[in-house]
Amino acid sequence: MSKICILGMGYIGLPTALLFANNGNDVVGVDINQSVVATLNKGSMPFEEDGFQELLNSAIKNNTFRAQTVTEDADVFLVAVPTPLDKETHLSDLKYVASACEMIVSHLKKGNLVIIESTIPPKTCEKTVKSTLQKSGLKASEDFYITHCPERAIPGNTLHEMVYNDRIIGGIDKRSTELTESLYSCFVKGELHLTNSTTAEMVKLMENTFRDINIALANELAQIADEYGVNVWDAIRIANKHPRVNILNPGPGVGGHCIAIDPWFLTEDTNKGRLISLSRQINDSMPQYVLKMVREILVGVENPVITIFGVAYKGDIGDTRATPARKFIKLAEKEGYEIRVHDPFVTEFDYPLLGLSESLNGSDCIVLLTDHSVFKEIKPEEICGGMRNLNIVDTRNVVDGKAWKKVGFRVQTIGNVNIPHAEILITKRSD
Ligand code: SAJ
Repeated sequence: MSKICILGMGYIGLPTALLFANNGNDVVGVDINQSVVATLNKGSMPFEEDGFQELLNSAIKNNTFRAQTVTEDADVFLVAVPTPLDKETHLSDLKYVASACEMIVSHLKKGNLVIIESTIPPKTCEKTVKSTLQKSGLKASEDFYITHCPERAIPGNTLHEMVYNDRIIGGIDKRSTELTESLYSCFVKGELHLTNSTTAEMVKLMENTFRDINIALANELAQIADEYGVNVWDAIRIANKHPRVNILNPGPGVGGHCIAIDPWFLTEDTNKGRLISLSRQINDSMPQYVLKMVREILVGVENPVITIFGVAYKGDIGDTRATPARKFIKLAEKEGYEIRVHDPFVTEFDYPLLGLSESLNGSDCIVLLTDHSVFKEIKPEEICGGMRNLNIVDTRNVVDGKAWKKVGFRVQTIGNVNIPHAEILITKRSD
């Protein structure tokens, strides 16, 4: 059994804390936010994610987890705090990682292990983390150990992925790696890949960069398909039948706290990375492309009102961090569109959240930005009554265009725009 002090009780730190606490360890969860600490000590989760309330209940019952605002002595310190991107410079902002390390300094003892799960640029463990912790007077690799063990779980399926995904374990030396391997073996069922800290830092960033570039390719293909009058969704589906092709889906842009940010961390200290920054630009420009589609469909409509379906950054979750919806809404407002927002998953947003029919009352166009599964179930004949004009711009290829058109909607889908022969006949043998 280890005593583990976990700094940062957010989307990664808290689930990690609960997994350790339910697998034979004594865990102290530290967060500077008093209300998060109070919520946890009352036995409630500060956010919803399948499976974690049960883990919190059992950890509290077994006395293996408690939360507080200050750090205390432990065998292991684990840092899972945010690493935001400075919008102006596109540089990583390591202030939270640095201050979490500062909070550890006075508690650091010989033999301790410090794990960084936060996403960080290459060399951060060897530079910032090491030098901050050495303020304790102890020497890294001799007196204490440091490892980067990046989280790779996908929001919406965190518990399953934390347990079953492979993990990268990169210590600043062999002992750091070994200690961390033995610690994570208590709950990780995926393979543990042992490496050094800088490789681990780079691997994590490479994974999200790969996804960002793949989505940028899909977004570029969608725009090319619009020019050629090809349905990109069919084209991608067919191309992906090739055993070595796997193109992702186009959409209104890339949101969330990782994929749109991590490519910048990878390239912040190098003059390489042209493909990476071009992909960022392509994905960041998708809200403008969606606005162009809206402009075209609403040409001639006076005082246009648009209804946004979905402001979460992706489907079936309520997370709006860095959602492309925000940029789209701001651009559309600037151009004079009146905005109504409907998202059944989101509870807090910068614009009022309306019920389905209220959001559609007097609207001229639905702009579907998030692929929530409930949007697939909407019956167009049941919602068209209150709308002033029947238009929908579907940026995720969610709705059944044929059914909506039958009711009188004009339907435009990213990568399938203005195609007179939209219902392309694809001969299927077996699909
Ligand atoms: N998106 C598309 N088209 C797609 C797939 C996604 O436009 O085909 C958009 C989504 O709508 C969303 C954004 O990309 O706006 C990111 O969503 P995501 O599901 O791709 O990823 P995240 O940010 O929720 O989680 C990613 C994951 N990384 C990879 O899959 C390589 C997850 O495993 C990481 O743990 C997480 O980043 C993280 O914390 O780094």
